[in-house]
Amino acid sequence: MKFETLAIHDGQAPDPRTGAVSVPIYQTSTFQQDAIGKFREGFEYSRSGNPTRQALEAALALLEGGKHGLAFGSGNAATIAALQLVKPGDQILASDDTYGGTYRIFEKILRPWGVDIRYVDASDTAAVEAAIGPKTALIWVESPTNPLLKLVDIAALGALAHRRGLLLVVDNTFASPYLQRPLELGAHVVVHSTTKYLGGHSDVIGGALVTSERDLYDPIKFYQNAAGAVPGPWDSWLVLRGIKTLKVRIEEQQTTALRLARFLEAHPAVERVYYPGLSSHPQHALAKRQMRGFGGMISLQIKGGFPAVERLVAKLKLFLLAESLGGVESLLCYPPKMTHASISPEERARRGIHDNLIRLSVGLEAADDLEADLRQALQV
Ligand code: P1T
Repeated sequence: MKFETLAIHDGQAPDPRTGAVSVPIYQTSTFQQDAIGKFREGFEYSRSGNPTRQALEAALALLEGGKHGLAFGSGNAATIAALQLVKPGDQILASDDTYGGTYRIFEKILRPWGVDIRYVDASDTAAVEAAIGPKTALIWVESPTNPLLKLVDIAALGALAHRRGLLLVVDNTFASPYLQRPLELGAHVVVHSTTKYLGGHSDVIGGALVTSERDLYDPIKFYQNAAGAVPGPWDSWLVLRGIKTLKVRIEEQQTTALRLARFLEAHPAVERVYYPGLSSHPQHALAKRQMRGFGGMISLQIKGGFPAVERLVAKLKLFLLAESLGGVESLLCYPPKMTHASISPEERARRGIHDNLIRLSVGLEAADDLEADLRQALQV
């Protein structure tokens, strides 16, 4: 069956008791037991398991082509849970371009725990291989990356990880399972901030992990219950609802994004555009091979530095200045002071997050209106 059919039916079967076609929201903290240790349908307490969350976890696993899904209270909670797979003394090879919050987890939580983190340009598979050392246990990448939209060759990294006995974790938030399925390319674990494309409506914070390997699932499932950063039933349901329209949203958003990226690339006030769908993108050929489309995220550098950024932000009417992405409304983010503010200015400069960098999340407004908004705001 095709993706959009799975997104509507899998894990979201009508309620067997009433026939309700939308999964019920089991807004309960606990479940009555028939006798001591005898649970109906296996549910005991909602931190351990809840039917609405279970439906979401099943849906996420199926959409990613994996066997096991785990839902969390945020993308960061999912990231921390995946990182329980390493132990003090291990080394992580991490992509040198990731969400700032992920970098903060590496530097402020993992490093003090005694885990070493080494950053590499993961779009260069040979550089990743060259960086592997005796302590390396796990490779962590995003593709496309946040905010520079670099791609990594997931199949090549998957083969490398398997050859060298390492775990490959892919944060698939920017692509979503509609555009790319890392487990099929050799990743061991997929991470999501479901806050973004999966939820899709800027109304919920959530995270997820998917894997096909029981020996990875079991310890993370244990951690999920023990640490307790689970989404409530209502938030689980919002993500389930978002998933049903993922394909149509992304198709529309990426059609508009390609048009806007071309418009911006040709605009004299723009210095550089980062969008995997442009032939100028360094990994455009890989994007065509690895992804079903190029997605709804665009980053750009504008001429005139920070003052020009401030002018643009003040003039835009439709692009809302806000963190996050993947919703129905178009958003503008200024990574140096927002999503990547936890990275030092020196490290940001090394990574290429310059003071004139802007990130756009393209929503579902008419492409004509969005282009007109950018045109009027870029006018000097
Ligand atoms: O915000 P949260 O649901 O906890 O997800 C964290 C996260 C994880 N991975 C990636 C690739 C992300 O982009 C994020 C969150 N990012 C933003 C809030 C942002 O505006 O980029």
